[in-house]
Amino acid sequence: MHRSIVISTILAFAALVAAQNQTIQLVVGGEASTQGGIFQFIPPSITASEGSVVTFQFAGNPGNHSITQSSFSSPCQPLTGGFDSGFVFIPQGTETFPTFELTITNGSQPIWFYCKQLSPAPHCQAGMVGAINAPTSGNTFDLFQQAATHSTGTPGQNVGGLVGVGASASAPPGPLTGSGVEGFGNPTGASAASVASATSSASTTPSSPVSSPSTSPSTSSSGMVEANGLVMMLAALLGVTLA
Ligand SMILES: [Cu+2]
Repeated sequence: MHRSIVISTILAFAALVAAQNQTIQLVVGGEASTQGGIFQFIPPSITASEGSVVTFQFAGNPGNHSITQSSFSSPCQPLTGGFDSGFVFIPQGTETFPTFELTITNGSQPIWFYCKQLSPAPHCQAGMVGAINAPTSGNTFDLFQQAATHSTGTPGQNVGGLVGVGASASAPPGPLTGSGVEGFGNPTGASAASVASATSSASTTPSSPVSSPSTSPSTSSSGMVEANGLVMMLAALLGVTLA
């Protein structure tokens, strides 16, 4: 009985560690045959714990979209200090899709974003918006999307940075290697660094880690190494207990 309690405790703890370092996949742009059409993030609203990585895959084919941070009150305008993938053009027939990876640096606040593409019509007003950790009451994703579709004026085109508010990327979208695949207005390491310093000086949340462009781009793998180390330690503990 004692042994089974130890084992179940270890399994529960290992599951918790794995959940906190989860990788969540999200598709940018639908296809003509996709339910809901071209102008969408799939799924549009997700939850992601602090430290987890959200991988945006530019799989809308053909497509030309961005992931640009905004706010609940202004769904189609860039948030000051917000993250931005810039545009990625995916020609029809592309088979390997670039990705943009956001690490959640603050899991306690909602993260809102939109696509700033204007062609053939503004994607934001067509409903191409998304949310991470949106509240289930009050400022919900549904209200955010409704506000986007009813918003007037041209969606904001300012180029943001890799480092955003509550979520940060360590690299622009990539790899841009497919035939005809191109990036436009993608943030660079240099602009990300300037945005990072501007964000940290203006930010009221000093706990948000700001990733340096010189650090490893693979936050997810370091998280996995950490998780594996913990599981190995627990396995060692189990071994001692069983002995
Ligand atoms: Cu779009």
